[in-house]
Amino acid sequence: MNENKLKEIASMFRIEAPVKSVTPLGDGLINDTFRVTTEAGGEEYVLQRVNHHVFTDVAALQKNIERVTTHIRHKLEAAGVSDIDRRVLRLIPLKNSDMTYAEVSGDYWRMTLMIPDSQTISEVTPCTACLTGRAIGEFEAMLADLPGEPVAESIPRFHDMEFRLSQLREAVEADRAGRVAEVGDLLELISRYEDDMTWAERRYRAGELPKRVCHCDTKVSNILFDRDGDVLCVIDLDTLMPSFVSSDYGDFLRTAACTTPEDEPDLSKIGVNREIIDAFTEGYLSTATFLTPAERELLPRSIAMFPYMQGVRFLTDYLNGDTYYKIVYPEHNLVRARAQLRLFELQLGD
Ligand code: GN1
Ligand code: MG
Repeated sequence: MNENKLKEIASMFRIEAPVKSVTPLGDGLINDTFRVTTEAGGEEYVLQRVNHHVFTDVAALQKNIERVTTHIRHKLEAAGVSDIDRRVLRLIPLKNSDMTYAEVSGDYWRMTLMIPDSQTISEVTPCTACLTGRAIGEFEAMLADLPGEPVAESIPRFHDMEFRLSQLREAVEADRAGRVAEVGDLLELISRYEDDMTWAERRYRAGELPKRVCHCDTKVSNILFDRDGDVLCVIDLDTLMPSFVSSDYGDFLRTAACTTPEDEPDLSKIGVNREIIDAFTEGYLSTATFLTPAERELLPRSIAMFPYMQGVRFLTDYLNGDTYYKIVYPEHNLVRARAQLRLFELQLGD
């Protein structure tokens, strides 16, 4: 899409000065994200096209984000926090209504204030891991008393391992891209651990494990830090939904405690950083004081569960012909799946 069209869309939102530029931002695998500057300088904004093939109910998703950010904002105000706009996302409404998203020729767009003086990091240290653990525990704790009905499940059965495995089975049966023959070793590995990896779903059905409002995409690139490396806030709130706490704990460690990016092609480079696991756990437990015994039991298990689930999801997409995740080269999803399943094996051995 050309910049003029993007500027036109950005101008639909309630910002004072004329839009100066709209340029691509970040490397999310699902939505399209842009940075917006204005002629006045000063504040910048983030414009996003929400992938409505993935998030089919954009209205419900935006309502989740509105409710949760408002709730957190009130808590921060009550606690006397001074830089609230750096601690929680601010949705920018449209100029002509209070809606927080616009529909333009079948696409859905929304805008947030760009958090000033912030950065994402790729290398996590024990210190940042501990701070992030605290922030994620705090995030869940702040949402424990969200009033009203539960938040919507913005993607049905998103972190449900049984469901992810059933999607993989379906992809294998259909073999739409003719790729099943080359992934026999991965399918064998996955099937060997099916029982172990679906522990949480069974405990939930037995009424022994609760769901809470979780972020469900706490990978490192979704955490904003200030210039000194302190955590500012968790971003990318699309996947907010009721889930097991492992969704936030295990998914963070999937990327943070791994020595390579999630799509590392050289499996011999993939390693586990124990120090990060310990530091993150210490931080998380210091604020997630609400955990039940079953949830505590789930945490160490989830360190292997999340690379496993992500491996299953990448492999499913590879077998389906790459219809879900953005890819940069044809084998990308296979490389990602192999890397995640390698990490899974390492985490099992730990
Ligand atoms: C996707 O949108 P992004 O890139 O932050 C995905 C996550 C995966 C992640 C893998 C809605 O997140 O579940 O863990 O890629 N989001 C969705 O990097 O499927
Ligand atoms: Mg993201």
